[in-house]
Amino acid sequence: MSQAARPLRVAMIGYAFMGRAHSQGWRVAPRFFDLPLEPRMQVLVGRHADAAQAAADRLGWQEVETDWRRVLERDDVDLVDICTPGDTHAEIACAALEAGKHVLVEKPMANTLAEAETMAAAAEEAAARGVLSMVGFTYRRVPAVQLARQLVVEGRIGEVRQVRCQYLQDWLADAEAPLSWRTDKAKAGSGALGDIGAHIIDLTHFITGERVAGVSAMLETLVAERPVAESFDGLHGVGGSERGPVTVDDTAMFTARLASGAPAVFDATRFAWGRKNAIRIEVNGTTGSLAFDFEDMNVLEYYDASEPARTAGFRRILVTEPEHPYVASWWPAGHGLGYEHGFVHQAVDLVRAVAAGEQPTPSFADGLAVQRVLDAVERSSAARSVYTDIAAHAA
Ligand code: SOE
Repeated sequence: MSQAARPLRVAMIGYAFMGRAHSQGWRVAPRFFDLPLEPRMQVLVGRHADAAQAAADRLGWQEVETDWRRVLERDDVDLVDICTPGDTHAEIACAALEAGKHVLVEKPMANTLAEAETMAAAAEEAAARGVLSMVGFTYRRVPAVQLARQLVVEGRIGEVRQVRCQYLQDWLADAEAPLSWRTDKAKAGSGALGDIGAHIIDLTHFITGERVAGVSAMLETLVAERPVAESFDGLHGVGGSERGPVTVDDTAMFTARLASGAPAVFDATRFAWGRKNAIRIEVNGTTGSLAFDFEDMNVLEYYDASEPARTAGFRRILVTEPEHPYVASWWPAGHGLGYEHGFVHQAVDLVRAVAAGEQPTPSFADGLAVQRVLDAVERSSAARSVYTDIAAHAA
């Protein structure tokens, strides 16, 4: 970044887990990447002034506001970064776009398909005025995921034949883990489906270049009631004696077809003891395979079926070399990256797109495409239309 770079003044709404991750992205991006605009952490928005001020001091924001509407009226804010639960996304994003602010919104883009449609329409209208928007599907920005996309585009696995994806976590596996906004349908829209299933749907869209065209799904709530939280630290809380209902799915499983007809299978759960953030995607093509697991995030596995059978095998590509996407700006070759780097890359790509006046990706249209899948999964599961009940059949 040159000394004379114009600022891109950011207002971030929310400062919990995702707000902290986004703050890290905004702060570090200009220190490691050459940027055409200087992201400035102008104002942090939180409803409780003291807590917001403490977060702003810790995370590096210059000022605090307690009402997001006020930042839309300010001339010294160029971009609004929405890190709040999903029930607020549509209202804030549409108002921000209307006010001429660029928008970054956390995933899933919205809580309902109708909201996502409204947001995508607002984004299209705003883009015509030069006001840009992006959804925070951060895992697209893991270097190994970017490499997977490049290899598909280069034809290194041929045509995509089949995809299998999992997003496995275990932070709700303990039945006494307390309720949070992520277990509340009114706030989160859905459970494992929207929280983490959305990521693997987006990764499938991104890596294969194809969208999911149809699904056959099963959503289940495995623990119906949990303690009400008395305090929280990140995803983990401490519950009291009061209990309340879980109103979202705990596990989302579905088979799907991509636009080309290629079959795919998805499995998203926060009940997989021992799996902490296992985002696994394997793509089988006509001439090879790719496999990624976020728990080994600096590695992409690649199988080339044209190699002689005697020595063929999955190759572990360490995606830590300057030739790999984003990596040259970091450490000497071989040193590896972590979870937070995706948020830095997200800030970098967004700043560059805004400076160039180009549509960043994933766009709200991409977010809407994911939301259509979430909606279809919920409808399929509710209808149980393709569910074959073995006991009923035997009777
Ligand atoms: C919780 O499951 C969560 O924090 C998700 O909400 C994030 O999107 C994911 O990156 C990590 O896990």
